[in-house]
Amino acid sequence: MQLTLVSHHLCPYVQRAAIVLLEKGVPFGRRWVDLANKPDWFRAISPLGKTPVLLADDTPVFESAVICEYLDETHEPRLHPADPLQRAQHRAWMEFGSAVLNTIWAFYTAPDAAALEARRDELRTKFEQLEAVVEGPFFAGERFSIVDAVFGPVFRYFDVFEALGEPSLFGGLPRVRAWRAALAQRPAVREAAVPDYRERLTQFLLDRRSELSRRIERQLASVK
Ligand SMILES: N[C@@H](CCC(=O)N[C@@H](CS)C(=O)NCC(=O)O)C(=O)O
Repeated sequence: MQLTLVSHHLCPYVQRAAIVLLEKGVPFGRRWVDLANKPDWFRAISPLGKTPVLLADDTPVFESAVICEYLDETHEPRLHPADPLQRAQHRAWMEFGSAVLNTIWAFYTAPDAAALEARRDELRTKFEQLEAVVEGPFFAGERFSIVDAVFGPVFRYFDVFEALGEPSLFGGLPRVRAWRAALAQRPAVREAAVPDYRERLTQFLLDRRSELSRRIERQLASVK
């Protein structure tokens, strides 16, 4: 079966599916979509109009968590735990990862400083919650799991935010920091993003016309 991951260059949900494919060593192709100008072929296979979609030959599978589960059921090595209760917990923390991504969206689109700081506090609280459950070096210990595939793209945002002058959110959270560092080293996590991810994300953030956009503009002007 030929697998094609219908992708957007910056989408963290696409990255989680790509990480699972790369971890399993499954060959796959990519088809890139401009989400600001969705083509008809994409609308036809994506009922919610979102990336990712996995094409298994011609059969589309949408929703990143469903794609990850399908890949885990069909390709070794299994990334989910064998125990059903642990597996349920992993699925729950995958959903938590999506909630973190929603808060990241609210952070970079915040219209003013008060909203930005409120979203920053929410993000900090979510990472404090993670500090209490991460085993290290990965989410559930030595074995890389789908929860790790979810959080690789989450932490990648903070690499860019910090490079653009935003303060770290991870002070006093040693487990989360070590987890972030372990994920940053993982070949599948690195390869899941396009080579010019940082430049693309920086431009995307500038284009939001948000409080963060204005801070980044000032930061870039100050280092010129
Ligand atoms: N629940 C979806 C979320 C996917 C998602 O939000 N994708 C974004 C890009 S990162 C998208 O396609 N947005 C386009 C739109 O909503 O119009 C999943 O897990 O696959």
